Amino acid sequence: MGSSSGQPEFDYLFKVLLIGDSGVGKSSLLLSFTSNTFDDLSPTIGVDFKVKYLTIGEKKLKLAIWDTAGQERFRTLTSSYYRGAQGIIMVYDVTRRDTFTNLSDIWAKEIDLYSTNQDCIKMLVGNKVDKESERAVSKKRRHRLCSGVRMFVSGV
Ligand SMILES: Nc1nc2c(ncn2[C@@H]2O[C@H](COP(=O)(O)OP(=O)(O)O)[C@@H](O)[C@H]2O)c(=O)[nH]1
Ligand SMILES: [Mg+2]
Repeated sequence: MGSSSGQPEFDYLFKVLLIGDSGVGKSSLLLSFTSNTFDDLSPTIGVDFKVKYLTIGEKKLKLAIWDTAGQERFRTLTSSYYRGAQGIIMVYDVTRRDTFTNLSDIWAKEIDLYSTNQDCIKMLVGNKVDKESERAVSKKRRHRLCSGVRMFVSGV
């Protein structure tokens, strides 16, 4: 906190996670979201951690966005990855159905097990929509996954 002007650096700090199978595009999403303004922190703790500042209305938000360093391949994310997250972005590849079914079969269970914040907001993102001709997960199916789970869906 604190800057040279005496104004606080931010009003709210949110921890946001990226979750999903290896290769779905989590790191690419993080890069495109934060490429203009980010501090690159803590590669040593086995996660990629980037910071993004946003202003919404009069409030300054500091988003700490956590990405794995590839451990999701071995399903060995630790509880510290999930701890205290206010937001979880669940990512699948629209051309690979297994990456979609694994969100409910595997990743949602991990979240239930490790997330310490019952009120955390979940968001579903179907990535690689530029490969529309290879789409393997219909939009109807996507809505079925979301019903029953409190979740936002991105417009893809
Ligand atoms: N066609 C296409 N490829 C993508 C997209 N996003 C990521 N990729 C590619 O998918 C591969 C895996 O991406 P990466 O971000 O490393 O996935 P991660 O393992 O989930 O972090 C890379 O070769 C990316 O270039 C996308 O929106 N469209
Ligand atoms: Mg990655």
